[in-house]
Amino acid sequence: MVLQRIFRAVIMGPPGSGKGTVSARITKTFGLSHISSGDILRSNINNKTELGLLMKCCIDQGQLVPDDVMSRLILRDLRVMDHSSWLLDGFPRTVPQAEALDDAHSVDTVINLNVPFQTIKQRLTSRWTHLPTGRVYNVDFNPPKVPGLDDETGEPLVQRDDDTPDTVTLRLKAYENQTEPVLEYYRSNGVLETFTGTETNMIWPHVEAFLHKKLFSVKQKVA
Ligand code: G5P
Ligand code: MG
Repeated sequence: MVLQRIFRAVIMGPPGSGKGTVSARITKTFGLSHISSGDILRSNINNKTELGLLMKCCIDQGQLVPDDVMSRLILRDLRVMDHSSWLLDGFPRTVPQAEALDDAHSVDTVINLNVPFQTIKQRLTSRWTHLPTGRVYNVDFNPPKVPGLDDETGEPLVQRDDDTPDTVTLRLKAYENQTEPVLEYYRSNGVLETFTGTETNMIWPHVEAFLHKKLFSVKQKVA
């Protein structure tokens, strides 16, 4: 689908709720550019940049990276995408980050994946990731064609250091304390759209239909 105007979206949800999985479907279907804060951080860690080395310990302990570091990193990337439609995954994650984003860009819609914590815990311990692209697999849900290898590049898959049961518990706590208030922030701005369920394949058709409608009504307004 070719978009007729710039469209900016955020996808939110607890760790393991399927943000990366749904984002891949949104970018494929609607052509938005996907920016994942977690993928950017992991690429910095993998490339042993100064930022990556500093932030690795925060991430491995299930804590959030400081707001000023994160906002600077993402807003710098967004500056070079001035004429693009994008989908932000994992940012903003605190109210100060949401305010920093609002100061620079307006957000058309926020997709919130509301998946129960119990479902999430089982998923994350069986997740395998292709670090260079952020493509995710799951032993039960979407296994790679060849175990341990990325479908497109044949490169090795890894398990994330923060996907251990104890760290997942800490990440869920951080989500409750620091990220849930962002949902309220966007609800009061009138842009929050929540999708509830335990399976991505059940949630996705609703997200897809919502975005079709949203993009169609945007086009109508422009015409
Ligand atoms: P991330 O990288 O943003 P999280 O914790 O928000 O990490 P995560 O873990 O990447 O989110 P997700 O993207 O929501 O999860 O979920 P996913 O990868 O698509 O799906 C999870 C697994 O479930 C996969 O294996 C998938 O195949 C499988 N799956 C999907 N759907 C189904 C289904 O229906 N059924 C089954 N059985 N399986 C399914 O952030 C990481 C860290 O970076 C820092 C923080 O330290 C954070 O903890 N960070 C930030 N810090 C501060 N501010 C920010 N803005 C930050 N952003 C990142
Ligand atoms: Mg993710």
